[in-house]
Amino acid sequence: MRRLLASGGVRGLGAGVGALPATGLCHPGRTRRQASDAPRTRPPSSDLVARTTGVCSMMRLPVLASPEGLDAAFVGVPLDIGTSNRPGARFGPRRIREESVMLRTVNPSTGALPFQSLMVADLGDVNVNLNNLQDSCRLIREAYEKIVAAGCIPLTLGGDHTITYPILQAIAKKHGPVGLLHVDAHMDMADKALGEKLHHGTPFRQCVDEGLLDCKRVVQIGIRGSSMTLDPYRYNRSQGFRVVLAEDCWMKSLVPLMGEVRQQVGDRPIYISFDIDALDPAYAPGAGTPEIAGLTPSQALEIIRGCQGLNVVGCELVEVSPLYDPSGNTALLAANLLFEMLCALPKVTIV
Ligand SMILES: [Mn+2]
Repeated sequence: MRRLLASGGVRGLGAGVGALPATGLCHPGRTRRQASDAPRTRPPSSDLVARTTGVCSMMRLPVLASPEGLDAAFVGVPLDIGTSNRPGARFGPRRIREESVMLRTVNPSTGALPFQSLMVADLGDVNVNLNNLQDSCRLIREAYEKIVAAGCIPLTLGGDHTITYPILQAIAKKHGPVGLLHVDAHMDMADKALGEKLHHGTPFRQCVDEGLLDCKRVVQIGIRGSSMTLDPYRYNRSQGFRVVLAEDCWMKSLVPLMGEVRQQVGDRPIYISFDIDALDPAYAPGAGTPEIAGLTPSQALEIIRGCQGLNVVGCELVEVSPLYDPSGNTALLAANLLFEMLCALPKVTIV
């Protein structure tokens, strides 16, 4: 404990900012932080605090119960009852947090200094109902309404892709219809499966049907795989989406593409939804619905770094299934992509 307290106020307990158990969102009405003169949160240096110590939180940040006073927060949504094939995404948030211990505080590649610019914490997990997908969506929506109402930008650790629907309900309630950067092997625009409208292949259909998206500012990147029809992209394109196939990304830098994306989405609010199966299964085997010949990790970085300066109001990394990730590399990749999203948020100082 002495070592914790000596570590410069970087842990929840040391910082005196009301560290709570990792089920923070399950305990409403607890601590209110004083943002004014409170020490700024940041991950501890491994020179002072061993990487393997402490309660497992994202980037070893303090775990808080309330989003008040936070500029951004990592939030886990451990849900996988919307999956159609491989299960296990309910374990994603914990595994991503575990691999996030390697992450440090600044991004020398982009010059981003997120912890000198923003107050960031881990808000724990949404207490989903694993016996009821509909009820889980309600719980997620209500949790995110509180987060965004506090002016806190959520960075979500999924969870299967169903979770995007209630999250975007909460986001759109505050911001109105938002633009979307959706990186995925699949379009996730199905209407129904097995008679059900709610599962991880339908979130964006639900969002379109409810008017949550500004469809002319939606871009989907990494789409590939077999289909039931020869023109599976027609419906999305008819809605105004730009659909970029994986084939059009192969063996090239995506920096020029992101220049076009930036023009398309402009400076109005945009949400980033990143499904880990956008990556090739060679890099990210722990995915719920893997497809061959996907993006590379460096292309994923180009996409996220290409969002720097955009009006990002929320972002997520979904579909990590640790059951199919024996090396932990998928979770490691996910943790790093979430860090890159944090670095790309508005108001982050770039040097
Ligand atoms: Mn997806």
